[in-house]
Amino acid sequence: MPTNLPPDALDKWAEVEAAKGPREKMEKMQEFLKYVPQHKGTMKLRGEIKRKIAIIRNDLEEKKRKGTGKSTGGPKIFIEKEGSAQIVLLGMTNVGKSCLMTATTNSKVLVTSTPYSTHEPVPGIMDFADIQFQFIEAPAIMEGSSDGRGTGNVSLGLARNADGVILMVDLSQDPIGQLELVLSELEKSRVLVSKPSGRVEIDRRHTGAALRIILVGSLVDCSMHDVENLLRNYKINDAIVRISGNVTLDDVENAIFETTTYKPAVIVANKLDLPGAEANLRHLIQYVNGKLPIVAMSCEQKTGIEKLGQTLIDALGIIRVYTKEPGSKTDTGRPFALNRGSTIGDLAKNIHKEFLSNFLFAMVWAKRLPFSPKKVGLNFVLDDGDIVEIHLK
Ligand SMILES: Nc1nc2c(ncn2[C@@H]2O[C@H](COP(=O)(O)OP(=O)(O)OP(=O)(O)O)[C@@H](O)[C@H]2O)c(=O)[nH]1
Ligand SMILES: [Mg+2]
Repeated sequence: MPTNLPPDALDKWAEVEAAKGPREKMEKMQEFLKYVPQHKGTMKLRGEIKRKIAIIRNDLEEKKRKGTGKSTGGPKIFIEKEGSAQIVLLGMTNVGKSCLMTATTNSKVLVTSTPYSTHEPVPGIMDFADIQFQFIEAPAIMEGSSDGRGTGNVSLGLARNADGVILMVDLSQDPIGQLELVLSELEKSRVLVSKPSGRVEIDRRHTGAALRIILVGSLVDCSMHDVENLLRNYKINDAIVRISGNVTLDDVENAIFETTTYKPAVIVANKLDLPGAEANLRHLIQYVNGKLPIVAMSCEQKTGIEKLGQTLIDALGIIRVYTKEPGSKTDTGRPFALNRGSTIGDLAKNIHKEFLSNFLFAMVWAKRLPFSPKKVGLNFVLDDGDIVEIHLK
């Protein structure tokens, strides 16, 4: 059920929303927290706000450091994206995250049986089937990471910012227990790895624009009136709110704090070479029951890497679209990595914004087409492996 915040807290939240810069936002969030009662129902909210404060503080310190050239000591939460997708490696200590980085990427990172040896995020690029994945090893997850224990704010902050996550477990030691722990820390920090059944988007508008709620789906435990009341309690009077799928009042409240986020995930079950690993893998597969893809690997023996690449492509819904210049016989060799469902229009936008405004038509070569190449327009839906030639005015 919604957190039922007292009126003072709701007023304070309105001040957070109205804050101008990040510093003011952080200060208003700190004040807001003082008005949020401490009980089980508000635990997740408190955790999330604390994390937001930590992220802003980290950001401000980073800016200050850049300005003065002095280090403030804390590890970076945001790592600039490179390649087609940023994937964060999450797992308990010693599961083999650094070993995976060394086996698949160009990064230099220490592989050792000493626990908690990676305490800062480490990025690296994995090249696979014309796609570049940026992997980031996050400092190990432990019980309490979502409360900020260890470098929990960094690791979970990275996950929130990524395009996808790898949940890594050690097959020689209770992989189910490890997976449960990592999933529970993620859930406590409101990062979901299974697609939510519904979606709430709140598009804030200028004062006087009024509140419009568009429902394309169903409200599970409340009426439109309840939704409107909740929004108005938070002083959200000018916004377009789109609700799709099956949504609870809790989901609406989460959307106000922009908290719950969904990340595609792949489980990497590592150390398949060790005794007992095969049996544990069978238990893990049974437990996960098809809800998430599992890739069994031995990072030390470098097995399972191909399967990992393909599984990530599928889980993230990436398609590779190759382009060629009109008149040229071959494509450029470097594809655009697009989301499944992308159109010629999306591709054109990706190449250059002028490609969209000057677009005339495109030719597509694809095995699935009865006649190839085919002349198409901006709405043509692309698929993996398509070759496209764009003609401009
Ligand atoms: N047998 C076997 N050992 C592995 C494998 N992968 C990693 N290890 C060993 O497991 C230990 C921990 O590996 P790391 O890659 O450093 O683990 P980590 O997850 O990065 O650990 P932290 O950064 O400390 O959290 C090292 O002694 C590795 O040699 C594997 O596939 N098989
Ligand atoms: Mg490590």
